[in-house]
Amino acid sequence: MVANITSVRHDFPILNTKLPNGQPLVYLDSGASAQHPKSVIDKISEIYEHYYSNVHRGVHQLGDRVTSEMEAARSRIQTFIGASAPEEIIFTSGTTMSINLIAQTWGRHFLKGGDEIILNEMEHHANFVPWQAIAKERGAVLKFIQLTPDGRLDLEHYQCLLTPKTKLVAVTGMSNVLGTINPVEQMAQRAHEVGALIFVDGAQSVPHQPTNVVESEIDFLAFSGHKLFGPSGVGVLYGRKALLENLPPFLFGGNMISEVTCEHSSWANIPARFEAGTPAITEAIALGTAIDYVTELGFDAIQEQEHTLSQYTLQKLQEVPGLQIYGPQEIEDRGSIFSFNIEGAHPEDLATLLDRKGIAVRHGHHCTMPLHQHLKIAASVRASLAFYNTTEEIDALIEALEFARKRLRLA
Ligand code: 7TS
Repeated sequence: MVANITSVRHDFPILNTKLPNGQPLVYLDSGASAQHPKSVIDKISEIYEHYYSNVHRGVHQLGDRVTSEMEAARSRIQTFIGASAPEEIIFTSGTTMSINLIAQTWGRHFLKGGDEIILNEMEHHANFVPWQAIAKERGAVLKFIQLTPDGRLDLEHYQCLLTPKTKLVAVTGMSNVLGTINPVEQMAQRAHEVGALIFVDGAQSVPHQPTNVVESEIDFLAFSGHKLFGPSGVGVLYGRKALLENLPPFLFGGNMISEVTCEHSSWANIPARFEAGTPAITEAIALGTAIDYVTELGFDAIQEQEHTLSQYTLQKLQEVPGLQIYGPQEIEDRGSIFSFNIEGAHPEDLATLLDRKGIAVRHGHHCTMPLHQHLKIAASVRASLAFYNTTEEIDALIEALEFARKRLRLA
């Protein structure tokens, strides 16, 4: 368990607020957006109150300060994910933008007719639609790794799909619906054996487990600030230096050029080549603060707490009559995300009734329509946890589900 969960909860002011209906907040929607520690909130105020200005431009003192803080944040991110150089860290607006950037640059530049991309049905639309679109444009073919009945990737089938035609494997580190943690290191090794690259969508995995892109042989990695206890509007694309250096720009404009004449423009080196326009300055710096917070807490403590909570949640949910959980039914290789349905209940009705009791969950297809089609359901309810949640909050969820079942005349 986190050494002192009470003190951790004090770090997150919103967790101690009451909702407009008077209920204490039980926040079980961190998979959509996590909450922010006070250090991140304070950093944002500090920047706006004391030294906000644009970056990478003037020589004035404010400009100098934000530029050096933003570059320091880049270096912190580099260390956090074990990258080799700060230029391998590109600031984007989030995971979605990071994936589109590679699909539109690497994809348009290197994919040709008949090339193959390996995907699977558990991917978020952000790691699905950009590949589908560029594959259509370039005449490339999408292949899908089969899912096992308990919602894992079938690695034997993955091995069968890999051929010299495979150019890219795009896979999520952790499913935002099933909670499945995918073996990206093993998948990367196998992809490299046939000369393919691997793109890891780290939106859900990076906030909850250590990531080392070099050790895991990850070629590209994307994640978002807002799921990592940092601000929205900022995210990261990691790319191996040798790969990024060979890619053309994605967006064109200020900051990304080397020289511009009326006839011709040449491009800046990485990372600037991929950071056209004014970036999310405050957010990027505050993402560095969020990473400091997570690093200080440590993934050992975070994972221990989330593991204990997940075990408790899984067991308690399995006891609710008529409730079906999607994804692995044991805690092994499973993150703290639980999607479920209760027989006879519409997910939206369940989410609405849970909200009356102060429980914030998400319902719908969670931007994974192919997965929901695979599961033969239209929608589900999802509780997604972080280290700041408690077993008492899970008890509140279970009690609220009982209330919902009674209201819906299921009990
Ligand atoms: N990939 C995964 C695995 C995700 O869970 C999400 C967001 C994204 C990509 C896109 O991230 P963004 O920051 O660019 O929007 N997932 C969710 C979710 O599960 N509920 O709300 C957003």
